[in-house]
Amino acid sequence: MSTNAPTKNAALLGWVDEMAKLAKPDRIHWCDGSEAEKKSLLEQAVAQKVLIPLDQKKWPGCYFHHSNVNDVARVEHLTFICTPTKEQAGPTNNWMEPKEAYRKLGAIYDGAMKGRTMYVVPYIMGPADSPFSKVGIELTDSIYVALNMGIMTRMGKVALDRLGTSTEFNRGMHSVADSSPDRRFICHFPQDNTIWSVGSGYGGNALLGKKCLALRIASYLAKNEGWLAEHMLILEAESPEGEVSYVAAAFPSACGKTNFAMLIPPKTFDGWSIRTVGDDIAWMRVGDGGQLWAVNPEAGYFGVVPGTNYKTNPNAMKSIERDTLFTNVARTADGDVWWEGKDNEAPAELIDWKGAPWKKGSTDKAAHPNSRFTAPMANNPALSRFAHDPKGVPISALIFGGRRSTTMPLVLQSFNWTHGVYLASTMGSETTAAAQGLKEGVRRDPMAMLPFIGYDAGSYFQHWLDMQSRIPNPPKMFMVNWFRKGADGKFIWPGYGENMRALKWILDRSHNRVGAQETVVGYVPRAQDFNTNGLDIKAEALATAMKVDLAEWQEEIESQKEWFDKLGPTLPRPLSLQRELLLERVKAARNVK
Ligand code: OXD
Ligand code: MN
Repeated sequence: MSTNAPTKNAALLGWVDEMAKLAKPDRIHWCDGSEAEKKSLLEQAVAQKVLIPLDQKKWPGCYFHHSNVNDVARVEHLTFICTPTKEQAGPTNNWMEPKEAYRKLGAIYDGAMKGRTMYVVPYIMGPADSPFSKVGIELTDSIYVALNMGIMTRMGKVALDRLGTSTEFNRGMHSVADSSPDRRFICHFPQDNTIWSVGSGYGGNALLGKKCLALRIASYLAKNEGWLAEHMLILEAESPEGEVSYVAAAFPSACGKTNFAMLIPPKTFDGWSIRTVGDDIAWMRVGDGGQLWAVNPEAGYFGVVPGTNYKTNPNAMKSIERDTLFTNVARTADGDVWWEGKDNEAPAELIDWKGAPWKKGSTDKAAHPNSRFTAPMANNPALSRFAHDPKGVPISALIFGGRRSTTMPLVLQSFNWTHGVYLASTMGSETTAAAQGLKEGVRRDPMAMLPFIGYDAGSYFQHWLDMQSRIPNPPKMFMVNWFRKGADGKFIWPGYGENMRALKWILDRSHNRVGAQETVVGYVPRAQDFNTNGLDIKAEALATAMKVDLAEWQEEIESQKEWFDKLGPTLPRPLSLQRELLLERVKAARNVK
């Protein structure tokens, strides 16, 4: 079998050999991450019809990829945490006994790469020279995955150089095998720092550095090592006076993290600049000044395409103008792409995301609702100059936001750390297209991490509570909700750039320079604390968006009991007490017995 192994790392060579003996590829290609390699892989992917080049004048360096139609999103029901005991995985994860998982997936891997190339993809999550960073090696038979990993991570020689002769690397095995949903499993072995994924080529299931390593495995490492691995964007805000602050914000998948991270402030905030450090994942450790310091472990954006346009997110549009892979959008015969919510109207005819002819007026979506772009973060015109800083950036505020039609006000500050952890741990959100097979409606998505906590959820909450005493200068905590609806069923808050108004209050609160109204459930802005200049919504609507309705809150808090009961004995007592206390306070304020 041909191979071009560029390392003497015995542990690595031994493991690659072992996996190759199992999957039996015809060739092994060690990725070096060079431009020449990228060019060659792109040419091969085009020759294999894995990628279709777009019109290179309009979309330089951009390609289109159709996934298998049954493989368009994360598969939470097929995602497993394989810890020695079921209790270690906890009640929110699917569990498989490690030996059984290795046996089951091993049988699928057996010979799965015959006739194919196995790409060895060395990568770093985090800046190459940061003590935060982790090295992973992904073995994959998907050229599409190898190319995506080249965008999403620091990939190739740089990772082997950092690894040297160390045995400490994440071992990620991936094969699309026969793409059958019946033989699709995403298994994590936190104790072995290992991931085995089979049967899917979709980003969240197959780009192992992202959800699998940077969240599920990293959350387990973070608990043991005293830091936080979170599903959070990291944003830099610079005021007209030149004050620079950073916030990290957790939102469930497909709830606007990329848009918030790339926000353009409205006119009344002239002189303000928002820049992006990260759009999906934050690794946070206690650092200088006793603050929480965050790095973005990724090097690219794997963003939801529909709804992206020059009004909603001009920086994302500029980020995808070149060197971008588009998956499952619609396209034209002459190499253009289109999606629902793009700036221009749909052309008369398209090829839809499945490859079928599509005519304007059709009720079928032309682009899949979870169609994605993979773009290098270097393309972002608003990239923070600290995005690659090995130290990370100091976080002033942690923001948690679900997609809620009711109950949750536009912005709310917690009373303290424990109350903030309680609010985040009970966060609810309406489900989106980013995962397959979920029931519609509100589900509890604590810290937007429900699908990504790599161990027992109650212990994860305890870890959050424990972090308070480790952070001498902790960030303040806030909840936001851009998605409240009016009686007409329409969103009340215009969102996007206007979210700057809530962010400004959050920053002012974090720096202790603006007032607030204390309510039973937390602090909210008073009229004089919140800039409404030029805001195009009626005062009444704004009041509804910001309202704390105690009847709704009572229902909300009562409904959290089922969630807390599900968590079982590891649910920290301070959180159940917070819930009970809050419920009593809400009832008392409503005069309900
Ligand atoms: C993502 C997700 O792709 O959260 O970022 O699903
Ligand atoms: Mn995400």
